[in-house]
Amino acid sequence: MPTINRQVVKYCFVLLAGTILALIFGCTPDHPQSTFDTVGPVSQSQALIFYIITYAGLVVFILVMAILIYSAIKFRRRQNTDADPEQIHGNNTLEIAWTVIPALLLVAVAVPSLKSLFDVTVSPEPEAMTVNVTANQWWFRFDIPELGVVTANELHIPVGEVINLRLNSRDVIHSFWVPKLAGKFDMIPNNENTMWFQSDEEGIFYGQCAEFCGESHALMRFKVIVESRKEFDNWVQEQLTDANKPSDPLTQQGHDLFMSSEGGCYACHTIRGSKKAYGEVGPELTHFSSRKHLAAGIMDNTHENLISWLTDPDSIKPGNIMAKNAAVYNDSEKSLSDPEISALAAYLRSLE
Ligand code: HEC
Ligand SMILES: [Cu+2]
Repeated sequence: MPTINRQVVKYCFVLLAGTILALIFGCTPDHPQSTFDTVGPVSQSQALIFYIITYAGLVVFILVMAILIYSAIKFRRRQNTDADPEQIHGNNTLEIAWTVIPALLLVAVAVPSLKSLFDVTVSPEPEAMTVNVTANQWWFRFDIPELGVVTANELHIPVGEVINLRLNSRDVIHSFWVPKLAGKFDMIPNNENTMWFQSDEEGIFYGQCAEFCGESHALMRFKVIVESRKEFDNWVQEQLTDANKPSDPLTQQGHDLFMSSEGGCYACHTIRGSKKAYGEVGPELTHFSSRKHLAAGIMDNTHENLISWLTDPDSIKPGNIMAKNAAVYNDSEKSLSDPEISALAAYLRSLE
């Protein structure tokens, strides 16, 4: 009997343990990005396909394994017999059967798959609210033209309503993914994709770019906030107002720096109500402090986190365009002082 290499056994064990761990942690239904814990019709129909394919595969797997094990035992080489087993060639019935059965299985899987593929691109209610989603390295812009709302990284939607989405990208290919609401959809520059989704539950659902798009791809996240129609309407009303005007010396100082050529922030960010800040390279900041998260969903929108972001954005999100292109970050002679950062933070936090 050949001795089994200990090294090989060790690797197999690690592989097995790794797979089991991945399965255990990947499939917990209450995981924030679980595709099994569906909350709307689109993700439901996609999860159903997964189950159909998995169970069909399971049946085939069990059948094939059973026949294999049976044959291995039944037709094993017996002691004292060196003769060849009986040789068989050609069996029409068998050959037709193992061609037709898999073909039927594939058709059975293809029909619901194709149907669901078309269903997600063709909205059941083309008149429903449409959101233009634009991917940027490394954040998402949400624009609801019919309401005049523009925001970033946090999409509010009303519960139980169809939401139509138009997906675009400003730079490279990204992918739009809210696991509990719908499968991944590519966001391609100059080639708009459309899809829709609907959430039947209120709550906050995690989204994530799902196509490698550069250094900080893993830090390109967003949230879908599903609320009642009334809460949603209130949110829209708040978003439509102009930004708060500075109300004390510190926020005034922050505001002035934001709008100055030394600060340079206005060139990339929009603050509605100001005559100067209508840049679109970075997220809209008119109601910045009404958002729960900062820097595309990667941290809570707190004072401390905002200070860290304004002090050194590159250490938080390597390669990001603000750190790369804003003079206050790429020219050490123009760096912001601590009091300036505090003033900017105070101003931004007053933008409710
Ligand atoms: C060259 C363009 C540019 C300049 C100049 C710039 N920013 Fe930004 N800013 C960005 C981009 C792009 C992002 C998005 C970064 C990301 O999440 O990948 C951003 C993100 C932010 C965010 C986080 C927004 C959110 O909701 O996550 C804040 C706050 C911010 N900038 C404030 C400022 C301030 C204050 C200044 C001036 C000191 C400034 N920015 C200058 C481009 C710029
Ligand atoms: Cu990405």
